[in-house]
Amino acid sequence: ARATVYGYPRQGQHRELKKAIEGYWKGRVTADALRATAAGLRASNWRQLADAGIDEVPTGDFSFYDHVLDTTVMVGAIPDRHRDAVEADALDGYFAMARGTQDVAPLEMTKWFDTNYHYLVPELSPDTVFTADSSQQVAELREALALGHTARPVLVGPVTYLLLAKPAPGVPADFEPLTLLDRLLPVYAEVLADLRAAGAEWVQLDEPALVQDRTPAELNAAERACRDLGALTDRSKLLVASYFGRLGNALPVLAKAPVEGLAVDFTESAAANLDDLAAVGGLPGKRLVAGVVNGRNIWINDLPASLSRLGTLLGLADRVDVSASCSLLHVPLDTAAERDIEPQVLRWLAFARQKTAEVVTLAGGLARGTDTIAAQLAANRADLSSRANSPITRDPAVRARSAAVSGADARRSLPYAERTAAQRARLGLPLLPTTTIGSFPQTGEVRTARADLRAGRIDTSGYEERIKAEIQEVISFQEQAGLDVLVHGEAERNDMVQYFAEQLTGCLATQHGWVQSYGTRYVRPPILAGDISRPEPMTVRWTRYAQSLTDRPVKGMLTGPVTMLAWSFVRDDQPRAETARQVALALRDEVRDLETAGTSVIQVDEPALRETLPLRAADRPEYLGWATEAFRLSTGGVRPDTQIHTHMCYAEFGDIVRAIDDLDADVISLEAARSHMQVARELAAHGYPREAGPGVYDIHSPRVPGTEEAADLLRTGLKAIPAERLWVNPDCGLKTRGWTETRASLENLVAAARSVRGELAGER
Ligand code: THG
Ligand code: ZN
Repeated sequence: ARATVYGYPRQGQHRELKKAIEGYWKGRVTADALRATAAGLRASNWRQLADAGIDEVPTGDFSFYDHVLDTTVMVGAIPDRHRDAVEADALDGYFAMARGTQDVAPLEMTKWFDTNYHYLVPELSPDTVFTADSSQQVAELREALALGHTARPVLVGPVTYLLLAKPAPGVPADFEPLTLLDRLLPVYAEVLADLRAAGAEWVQLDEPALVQDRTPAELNAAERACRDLGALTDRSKLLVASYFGRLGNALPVLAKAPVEGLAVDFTESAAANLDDLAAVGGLPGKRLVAGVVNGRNIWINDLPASLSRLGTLLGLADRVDVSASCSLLHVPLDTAAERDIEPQVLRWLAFARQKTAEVVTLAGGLARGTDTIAAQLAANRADLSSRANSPITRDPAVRARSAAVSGADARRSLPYAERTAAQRARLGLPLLPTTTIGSFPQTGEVRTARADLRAGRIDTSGYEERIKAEIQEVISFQEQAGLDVLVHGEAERNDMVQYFAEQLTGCLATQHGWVQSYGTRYVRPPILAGDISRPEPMTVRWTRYAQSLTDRPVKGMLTGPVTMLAWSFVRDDQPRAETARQVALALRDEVRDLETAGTSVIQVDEPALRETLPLRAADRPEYLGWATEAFRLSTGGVRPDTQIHTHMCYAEFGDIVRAIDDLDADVISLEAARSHMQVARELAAHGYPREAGPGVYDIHSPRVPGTEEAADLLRTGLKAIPAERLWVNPDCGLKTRGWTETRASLENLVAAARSVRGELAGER
């Protein structure tokens, strides 16, 4: 058995890649220097993999921005609006597609399956002409071979590429990019020929789209793609890879395909793949790469369990190799860089480097017998047992409380229709009340203050004085601008998930655990490692301080349980629903403390509710069930006259409107400015009965919306949502905006609300 992986973190130990690319954008790093940095990172990654004992290293997994965008370049599907830029300079044209320029919009970005990585969506049309450009793939393969590695190029497969694409602007929305398959396959054929000529023994084609629900026509396309590419004579051996779940109907299609190997996910959530593979008689005469080390969580592997699974697989294929279940792109690089996590707890964690070692260990055990890996097995047993028996993962008080939760805890004491009158009486808001989503611009001063505090240059009281000054400024601006429901601005928060994770028992923060979110942007997801509890109030002090400065209501601002899970690494030793419930109970206490402190409006944000929707429709009801219950558990304990708000950041949520209603929040704010209030119409179409604030100010751009423009959007909103239930707010938080445009935009937003209120009063 050989050991391999499908991809490795790109950024480097000190995020060298981010620095080089952002330096290039600013003109401080030359193209040659950027290319040299990239080649150095690739060489060092391959060296790390090979030194760890990986037999076959991946190439083509590296990227300056995104591997789907790289595939767009490889197949020549450059959108018309970017052609000039790409022809003038390939590298600048590449970044223009990724980020846009003054004159042209970038490609749209969206989530890569159910990970937190975002890719650039290919734009295709019936007129798209594909042309092969294998240069990058070939160059990276040559680099690896020249360094003496056995290397396997990894490509996004043709079916997945087309299924990830969308119709180009101006092309009818019902155009299906998959109809271009016959045109695309010859381009893949050319690339395969070039890779063979460059010395590739194997080429990996990634088809993760096959773990989603697929129509017979789509499965047919997959079959045709494998058949046509398999029939080529001028090619390397083909390894068709899938990951992120069970293949279902696609498994028999792939098993029969005329390719030399399959790579399949055999982690817990894809366990059905094992039985399904046995049911079709295995892969006689073929290579099976078994993804038994979870490539997207950060927990150590249960080595004996994996060995037993691998043992079963040995009977099902000619040759069984070992890998992580997906590219290691989705985990941080190395636990050894962490200094603040207790050594014993650190041994429960495996980042990319540790996962690589696990893959090598398992391959060794499979090839040479488990006695050759006795030391690793003993250490693994000790670490697994230390995790299972730690007071961190078993807090009796948390468990007892969670077990005692009843249906009534997750229900408000009165239904929405009856609460709303009490809230109106308490809050005394005008028609079309104005508010913001929560965050105000994070100035350089605040970030510097936080860095100073961390570095010990200022003390806690100095830091808190800084934050108070920010809050004063934010409150006084909102009063002047005439907003109705104020916020404190969140100056004290680094990230909406990290901030809470740092204060909850059972959560770990990393110092260097960066994971690519998109392009040069990275996040450091917290680790929900143990039973979750809240030792003391987290936000009450700042909210109370803000409220002390004004007579208008100040909203309390919390991150919801589903988003806390979605943007963290979550423990895998109990159902996610249970972890969500523990987080919800901690938030419930915070909500109650805010209420006790006099807060009349509390917002619990769930921007990730839609994001974490399972890939397969059959798995969605269960998810939506526990997800909405967790939200209701966190908010259900308040009085009828306390108003619960929530916020979600995306426009496409038609498929979860029912779940949004199930949250039983009194008010929801949503992104809507760019789609001209489309969400308002969707909410109305589903008979949504509550209050809603479809955004009238697009915060993704520094542009200031005019008063009349915002008023027009409000008038459009009023056609779908009655005035008694319509709120006026921006699309999202203002953290990334500058103060100048924020001031002007919010003043215009208030003026628009006043002008439309006047029109409504005139009509009555
Ligand atoms: N918080 C967390 N996860 C998220 C988002 C978030 N995932 C989805 C979405 N929002 C991703 N968007 C971003 C936006 C900006 C950045 C990262 C992800 C970003 N990162 C800084 C960088 O790379 O320079 C680092 C930020 C830091 O210092 O922590 O700007 O809002 N958890
Ligand atoms: Zn948002």
